[in-house]
Amino acid sequence: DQEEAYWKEGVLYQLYPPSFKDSDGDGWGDIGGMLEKVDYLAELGVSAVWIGPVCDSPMEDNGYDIRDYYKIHEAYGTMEQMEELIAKLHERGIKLIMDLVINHTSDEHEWFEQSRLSKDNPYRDYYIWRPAGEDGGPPNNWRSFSEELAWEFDERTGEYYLHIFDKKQPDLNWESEAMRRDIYRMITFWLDKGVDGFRLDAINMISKDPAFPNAPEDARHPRGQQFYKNGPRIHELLRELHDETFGRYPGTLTLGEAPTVTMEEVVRYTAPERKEMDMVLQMELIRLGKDFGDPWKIDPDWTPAMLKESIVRWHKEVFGRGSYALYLNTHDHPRMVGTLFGQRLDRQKGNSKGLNEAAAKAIGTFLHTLPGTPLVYQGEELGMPNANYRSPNDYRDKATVAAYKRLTGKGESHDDVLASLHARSRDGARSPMHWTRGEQAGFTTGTPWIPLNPEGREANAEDEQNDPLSVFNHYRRLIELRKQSPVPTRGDLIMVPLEDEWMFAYIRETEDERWLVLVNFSEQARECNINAEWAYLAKTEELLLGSWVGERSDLLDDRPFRLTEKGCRLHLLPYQSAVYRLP
Ligand code: TEU
Repeated sequence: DQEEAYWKEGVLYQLYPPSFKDSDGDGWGDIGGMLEKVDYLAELGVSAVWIGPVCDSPMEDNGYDIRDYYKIHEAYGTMEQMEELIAKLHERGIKLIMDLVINHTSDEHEWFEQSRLSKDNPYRDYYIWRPAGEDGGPPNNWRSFSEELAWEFDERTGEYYLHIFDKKQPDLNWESEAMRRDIYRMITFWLDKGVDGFRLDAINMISKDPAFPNAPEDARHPRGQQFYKNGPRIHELLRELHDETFGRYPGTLTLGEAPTVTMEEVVRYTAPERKEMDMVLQMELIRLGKDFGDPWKIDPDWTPAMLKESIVRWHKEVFGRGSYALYLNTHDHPRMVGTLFGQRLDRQKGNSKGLNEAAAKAIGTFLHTLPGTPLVYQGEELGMPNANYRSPNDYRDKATVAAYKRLTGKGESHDDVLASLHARSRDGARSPMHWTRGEQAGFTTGTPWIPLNPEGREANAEDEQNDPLSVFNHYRRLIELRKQSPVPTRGDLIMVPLEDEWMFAYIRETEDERWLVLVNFSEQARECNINAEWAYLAKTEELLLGSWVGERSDLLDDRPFRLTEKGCRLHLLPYQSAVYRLP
């Protein structure tokens, strides 16, 4: 009974289909490419792979706009290949988690094409239609994620439809029972194909406040979110969804994307006895440096301190009661290496390989030793830096392209706007995977749909698989460590208080075993005093794993503790990380 579910002790991997691997030379990743790389994923040691949406779509939002849930998008391949992928992953002991986009569909989905035809069409209430507001304008003042109005006027019936995301992504109406039945039928179709679980896109947004009230004009972006995130019927709807679909297929994993939640809500979503979802994504760490008002800049005063607060709060209030997955990189945010850590755009310094590699390893050590299931985003395990595009034409994301126009239109200089896009555009994480050092980084034989990162090609799978000191092998060892000991899965978390905001020291402990983890998130060597009560930590000798800038040279002393007359000092090299077993 000590055994944990694979999704607690294992590591999850996020595969972003358009940019993972192209097998047919059209420049777009595909299932054929995924099939080629199953061995790679097995070597890394991940337990499950979440693949982004691969269903038929006009690709306005890279598949988060589904036109047909029952069909694989042509550029990705065929249903037979999808079945082959499930089987091949299973042979290697890896689960397949699909992306389930059911808050909205594409406006090209047949349901929507019907829905917009007339007010009495049987599909009318599959979507959210409202007449104009009192002033003859939109029904309320909500704004979408793309910073425009969340309502689109449709001339044929003279009403507006709601779209929390792009206007090409109308929101489904979860108040419609017929709509819900159709969704459940579709999910069952995929469960019967043998998929092991679902990442539920924007799932805490499916229950809207039926009054659709106006939001305060100065409300946080996106305006109106308090009326549809964690809405009035959300728990009831999730329970029904569970009972009608996943609940009938024991062992199915559900991972909810639920931005902006309280800890109480996380527990309600994921407490096993409530039968809603297994886990949610912890979406706070990714906000490091971003929560200060400007959606296109990084907070100049950020430090990693905010990570500490978030980690401690989730551990204290959720750990053991509900479950969550932690990530530091994903397809919706620039990569941390190259923006916040490592060689940063604003300070070109040479030696980027050393800094980026060390920063990537520090991030890896941190992610795999905290409470919560680690979720690794493709390329992170290679230390790929954020794509440093030099032209606005290199960007593909609609919101990014619109922002470039808006910001230059306001008079900001081309260079400043490019720096903003590098800092915040989600395309920075979407450049193609680096498989080799060769042509097109081994991603395609054609022209990639989005340019390769002009930098960082030394971070590639082929070179790193053969290099024992690579980021890839660091991640492989971290994943292995989690399998060997219950400490990272189940251990309690005790933060060692440090005066330095850039260094972390924490203990994970079960009844039988204790680990000490040290991380320096700064590119400088740092040191600080440790209170006398913690001085015993200096006696630790059993290093399970370590990394630091210069680790290839042997010139530097990597021992972190220095005993002084009064007690002890902690001294960490740039981006040093270490995991010790305590006596
Ligand atoms: O994202 C939903 C979401 O609310 C956030 O991820 C947010 O859009 C993002 O962090 C902006 O900073 C999901 C998908 O992950 C995203 O790719 C899709 O565009 C979106 O849903 C719509 O399906």
